[in-house]
Amino acid sequence: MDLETHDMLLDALPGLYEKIYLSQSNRPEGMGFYDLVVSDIHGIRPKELVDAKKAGNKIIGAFCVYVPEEIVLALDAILVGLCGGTEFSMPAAEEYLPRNLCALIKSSLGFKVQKTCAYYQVCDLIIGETTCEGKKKMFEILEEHTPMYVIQMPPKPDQANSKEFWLQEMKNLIVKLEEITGNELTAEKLKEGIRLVNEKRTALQRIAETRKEHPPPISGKDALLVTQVAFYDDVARATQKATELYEELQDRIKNGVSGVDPSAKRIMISGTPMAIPNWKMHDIVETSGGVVVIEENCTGARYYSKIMDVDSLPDDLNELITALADRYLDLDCACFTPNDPRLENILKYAEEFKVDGVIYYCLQNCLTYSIEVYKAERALKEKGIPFLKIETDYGTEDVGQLYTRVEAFIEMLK
Ligand code: BJ8
Repeated sequence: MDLETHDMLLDALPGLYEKIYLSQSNRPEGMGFYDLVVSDIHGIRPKELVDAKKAGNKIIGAFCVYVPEEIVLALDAILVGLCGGTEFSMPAAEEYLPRNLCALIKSSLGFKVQKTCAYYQVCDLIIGETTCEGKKKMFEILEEHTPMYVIQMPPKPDQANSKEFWLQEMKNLIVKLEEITGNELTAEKLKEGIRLVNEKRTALQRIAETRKEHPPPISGKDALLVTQVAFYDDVARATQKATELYEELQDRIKNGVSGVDPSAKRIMISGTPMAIPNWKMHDIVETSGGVVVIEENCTGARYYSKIMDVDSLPDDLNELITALADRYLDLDCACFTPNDPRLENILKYAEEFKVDGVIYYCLQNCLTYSIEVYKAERALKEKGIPFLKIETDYGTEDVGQLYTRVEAFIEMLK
């Protein structure tokens, strides 16, 4: 197995993590598990994946929350999240891609062509999706380096023929995964997959609920990390550790314990996803007098929302697949048009989490999320909710300037 020996992420990560994470005071003890995971990000988990491969399980990589983990698990395979959140993996990708492309796309391709990420190296198949132009064209290059399968997103989810189309895409994916794994999907196994993933989402959602407290019992940085790790950790362990953390957070609330300054302004971060180790925006906010109380993105609420009702699932396999397909099509990525449910969710979270202001975080050159700023800003302004748009990438050159803008925004909220 070609797991890379010179690991640039391991070179860069400890210093960054220490500065951003370990400098926080009075963190929940349950974060110790996540500290351990990050300190050995290319050690423990990739080794588990290699062992699982040896035992006959297939490893499936994915970049997006539209890839149904339930189906992968039901076929005795393992899903790992592969998004790229590092700057160092981008130059290698720029030999294949235009420079003015979203950092997430470049970073992702860079990992594979540089062979610097153990998670990419261990995958038997990577599933892409046609969510945005940049990603779908990048996948054409990625598939020259690794076995790939791309699922197609219907752009208008509300149309009846979109539902049929998406259902067929799910069925085609199942055929591909059955071929790769050599296993056949059954209703019983799919129900079990749905139950496992539901439990993980429920545990993450419960942690999110605790952030409605004032002050929240956990920082935004820590809460973000819990979700980021859930993308690639073993599903049962992710659920167990998130549940333990939730129970500790409950105790902290009861006992009035928090590492967050009660005067910190409550911020929602909305926009593009933040893959490990992209903690830049949370760090700036939380060292400028703010606390992030909710992430309206795929490394936040979109990942753990839409829990399925396990008790009323049908027994018929076709009906089960349909219910699962509906659940996914109900997510509100900016790749859809129109995308009013996302606006409704932004307003809903602003109210539920009692936010003082919204920072709309957008990776440079992400057109879909950039364009949705217009309607999001208008909707929030109509409700009198202060709004700041930040466009940035993975570099550190603009950190000083971002501090100036975020500090001024938080000062204004006071
Ligand atoms: S469901 S947000 S994970 S597509 S940031 S690559 S959209 S140019 S990541 Fe995403 Fe799935 Fe949507 Fe979520 Fe393109 Fe924008 Fe880059 Fe993006």
